[in-house]
Amino acid sequence: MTAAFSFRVDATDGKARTGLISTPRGDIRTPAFMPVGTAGTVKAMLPESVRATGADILLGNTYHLMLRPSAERIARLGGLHRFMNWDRPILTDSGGFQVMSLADLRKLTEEGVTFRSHVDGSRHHLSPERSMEIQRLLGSDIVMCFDECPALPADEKRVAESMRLSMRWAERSKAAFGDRPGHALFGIMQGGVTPELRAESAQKLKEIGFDGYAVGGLAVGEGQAAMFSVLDYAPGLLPADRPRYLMGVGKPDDIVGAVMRGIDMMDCVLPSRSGRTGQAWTRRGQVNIKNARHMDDPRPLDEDCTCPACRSYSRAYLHHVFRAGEIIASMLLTWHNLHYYQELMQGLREAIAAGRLDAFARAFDAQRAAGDI
Ligand code: PRF
Ligand code: ZN
Repeated sequence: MTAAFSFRVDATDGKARTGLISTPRGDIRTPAFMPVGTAGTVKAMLPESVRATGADILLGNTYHLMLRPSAERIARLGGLHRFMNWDRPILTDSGGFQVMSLADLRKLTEEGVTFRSHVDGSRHHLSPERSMEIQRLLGSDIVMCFDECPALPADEKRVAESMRLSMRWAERSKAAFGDRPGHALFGIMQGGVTPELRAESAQKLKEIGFDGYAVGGLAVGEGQAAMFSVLDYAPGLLPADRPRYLMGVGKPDDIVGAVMRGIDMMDCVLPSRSGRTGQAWTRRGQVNIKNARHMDDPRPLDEDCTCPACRSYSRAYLHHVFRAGEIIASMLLTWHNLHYYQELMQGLREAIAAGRLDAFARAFDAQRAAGDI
């Protein structure tokens, strides 16, 4: 008998929740931040190092892995967990969103989408059925419905049509996913910044019935204020006893705001990608290690941080290796950023459990405002 997928809420503080998602591959403490391992690696990190930062789950991408090295090859090699040496839970995105942002010569129909690979120009097809098959071949623990989403601002008619197409695809995704004990399928709410469309989308997803629900179609150009105004009501449209996942978000202050509005899971390339471009995130704000002012600075990136970059290296060293194009610069800054993000999540979980989330959020804002980094 395979262990089931389950979610429990242990404590709430206002709209925020803390709890645990249980899967046969391990537990996920919520609110959770999922580092992005697009192509079967969290860039510049070993899996055990990602785990050491506190990550319980990684995100992988249907789109990238289907193009290279292909889902069938990964399946022959024992699945994505074994292939990339990460035995804990993996959530995979379904591909539609990445096709729309990355692929060339896309053609979208009711059936699905055909496109050319951004890697080698070869022709490919994705549909709800093919996306479910690829995510099954990868061995994903949390599978996402195949959906579509326009960049914002977009006119309401286009947003409504796109949302309704995604809801028909959600139904097909559920049928194609079938019954897979221990594996979860999440629906994805769309509807842009229009409350009526968000409500229609939530209603449709609840009728179909999913193990968890994502809020999609945000952080696509609308800005933080517009995103928060959707998050003021959108999580409340979804079942309280299922995890709620905000896709592709975000900066540390986006994360705090989303958690306060009832979000349980998030993913973003920001900590890993910005590590590779010399940006560090700290409790006192952002540091650009490229800046010449770090050249002679013997202090660590963040005095209070216990990550390897901060424990053993100076800003002067980080500045030097970054300027010299040394690989260790990406390794250390990515480690620091992922450590900072996971520590933020741990702080949020503890604050919710103790009923002091407002004080935590005020201190978070105050430390950033104080600056001086
Ligand atoms: N849908 C899917 N993946 C996503 C998004 C979405 O709307 C977003 C939007 N921020 C990021 N990743 N499938
Ligand atoms: Zn650090």
